Amino acid sequence: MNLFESFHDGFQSSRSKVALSVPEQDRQVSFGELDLLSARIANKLNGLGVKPGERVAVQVDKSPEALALYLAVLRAGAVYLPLNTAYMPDELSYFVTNAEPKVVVSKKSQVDVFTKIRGDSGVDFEFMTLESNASGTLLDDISSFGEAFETISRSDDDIAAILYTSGTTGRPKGAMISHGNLLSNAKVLSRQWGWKSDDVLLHALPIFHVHGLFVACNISFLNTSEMIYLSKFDAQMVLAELANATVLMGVPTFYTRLLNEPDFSGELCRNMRLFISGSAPLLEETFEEFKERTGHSILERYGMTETGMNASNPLDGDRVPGTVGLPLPGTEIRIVSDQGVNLGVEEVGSLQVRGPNVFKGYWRMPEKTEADFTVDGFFITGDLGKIDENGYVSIVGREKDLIISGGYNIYPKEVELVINEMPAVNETAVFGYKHADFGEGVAVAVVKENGAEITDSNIIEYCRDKLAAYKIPRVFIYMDELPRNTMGKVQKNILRDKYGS
Ligand code: MCA
Ligand code: AMP
Repeated sequence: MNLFESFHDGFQSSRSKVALSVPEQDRQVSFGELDLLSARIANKLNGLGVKPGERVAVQVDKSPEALALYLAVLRAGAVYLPLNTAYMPDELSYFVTNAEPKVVVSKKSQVDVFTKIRGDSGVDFEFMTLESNASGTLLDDISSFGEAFETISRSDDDIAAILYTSGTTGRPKGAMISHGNLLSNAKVLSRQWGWKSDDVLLHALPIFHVHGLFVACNISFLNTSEMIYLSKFDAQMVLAELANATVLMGVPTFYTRLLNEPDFSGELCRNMRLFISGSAPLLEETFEEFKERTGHSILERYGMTETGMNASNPLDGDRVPGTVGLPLPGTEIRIVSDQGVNLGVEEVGSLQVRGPNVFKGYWRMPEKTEADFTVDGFFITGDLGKIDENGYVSIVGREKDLIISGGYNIYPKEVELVINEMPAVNETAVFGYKHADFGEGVAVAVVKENGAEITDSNIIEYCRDKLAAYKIPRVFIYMDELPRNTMGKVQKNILRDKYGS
C-alpha cells in the first residue's frame, strides 16, 4: 500500500497534536496542518500534470513545508527525489538528466542554475520555489487548492523515492526505494526501539538522506509522535532542547560535538530514553565517554541508502560498542568469502543482506543492479563484516572505496575524475584521513604533469562549482608517482598509512 496510507489514520485521529515543534521559528505544526498542507500540495502537483511514478526532485532547506511536500509526493503516487543542498550545478545537472523529473522544487537562489540545466539537458520540468520561511511559488496560491486528496493507491513494490548514491565508477546511481521498503523498515524500527506516540524526537539531521528523512520522520509519522525540528545540528540548540526530548538520532559527529560542550551533562538528558547513532562508525571511546558523562549507552545501528536499516543494537539487552548489533527481524545478514562461501563466527568477509527493506535496483541501470545482487537475492553491500557467537554484527572495513565524512559519503573516484580534468594534473588518488570532528576527511595525492605548477587553492577553486563542498579535499600531497602494486593498482592503504592519521 501507499506509505502515506499508513500515516494517514494517525494524522486524522491526532489532528490537533503537535507534529513539529520548530524552536527557531517559535512555531508548532499539528498533524492536522501537515495533513491539510500535504493534500493541497498534492492537488497542486496533480494540476501540474504529475502522474504516478513521475519524479519530483527537491533541493530545499529544511522546513515544515518541505516535509509536507515529501508527504504530498507520496500521496500523489509520484517518486520523491531529495537532493543535498550542498550539490553544485554539475552534480545537479547529472541528477536531472538521469532522473528526468516532472517537477523540480528548489530555492529562488537556484533559479538560474535550474534554468540552465533545463536548457542544456532538454528535460522539460516545471520549476517551483520553496524557501525555509514558508514562502515560494509552490505555496503562492496554495489555499485555493482542495483540502482533500484521495491518496493514489500504490503496491508495496512501487517506487516511493529515488536517492542517489555515488559509486566506485564515479557515476551516481539512483537507488529505487519502494513503499514496501519504507513501511517495513519504519515498522520494524518502531518495534525494536520501543517507539511510543508520546516520544519526542530531537531532529537535527538533514532531510535529504535516509537517516534524517526515512528513519527519523517515517517512524515519527507512523507513531504520530512529535519532532523538535531544528534546521541543522548546532550543539547549543541541541543542548537547549534536550530536556524536552526523549530520543535523539545522529551521526557520530553529533555525539563527539556534544561531548566537547562543557555544559553537556546527565541532568540535561533527564527525559531522554534513547540516543541512536548511525551512518558512520561510532568510536568505542565515544561510546564509553558518553556513558560516563550521561549514564546512557548510545544505541548504534547500521544501514545503507539501498537497504534502509539492517541491524541494530538492542533496546533491552547489551549494546556492544564497536558492533552494530543484531540483524533486524525479517532481515538476513550473511558474511561471505571471496569464493562465495558462507563464513562462520568471527570470520571477516563480504557483508550481504536480504529482506523487505532491500531496494528494487538502480534507476535505469539494470546491469549495475544485477552486479550488486547475488543469484539468491542478497544485496552485496560493499562492507566487510563479521558476526560474533551471540549474533552481533561488526563492520570492520569496506570493499568499496568510500570515505564517510560527518555522515556524508564521498566516493574518491568522483573527486579524482574532476581533479584529473585539470591540465596541470597527471593523476590523483583520493583517500580518507582521520578527522577529529568528521571521523574522516578527504585527502588527495597529486602527480603533476611534467613541468606544470599547481597549488592547493588552484585545485579547491577548480572543484568549487563541480563538487559539493564536503567532497573537496582539505589535505594535499604532491608526489612524483602514486604507489602501485605489481598489477598497477594504486595502493591507497599505503597512502592512508603514511598520511592518513
Ligand atoms: C559540512 N562540511 C563538511 C561536512 N558538513 N565537510 C565534511 N564532511 C561533512 N559532513 C563543511 C561545509 O562544506 C563547510 O565547508 C563547513 O564544513 C561548515 O559547514 P556547516 O554546514 O556549517 O557544517 P556543520 O553544520 O558543522 O555540519 C556538520 C554536520 C553535518 C552536522 C556533521 O555534515 C551533518 O548534519 N551531517 C549528517 C549527514 C547525514 O545525515 N548522513 C546520513 C546519510 P566550507 O566552509 O569550506 O564551505 S544516510 C546514511 O548514511 C545511511 C543510510 C545511514 O546508515 O544512516
Ligand atoms: P550510504 O550509502 O550513505 O547510505 O552509506 C552507507 C554506508 O555507511 C554503509 O555501507 C556503511 O559503510 C556505512 N555505515 C552506516 N552505518 C554504519 C555504522 N553504524 N557503522 C559503520 N558504518 C556504517
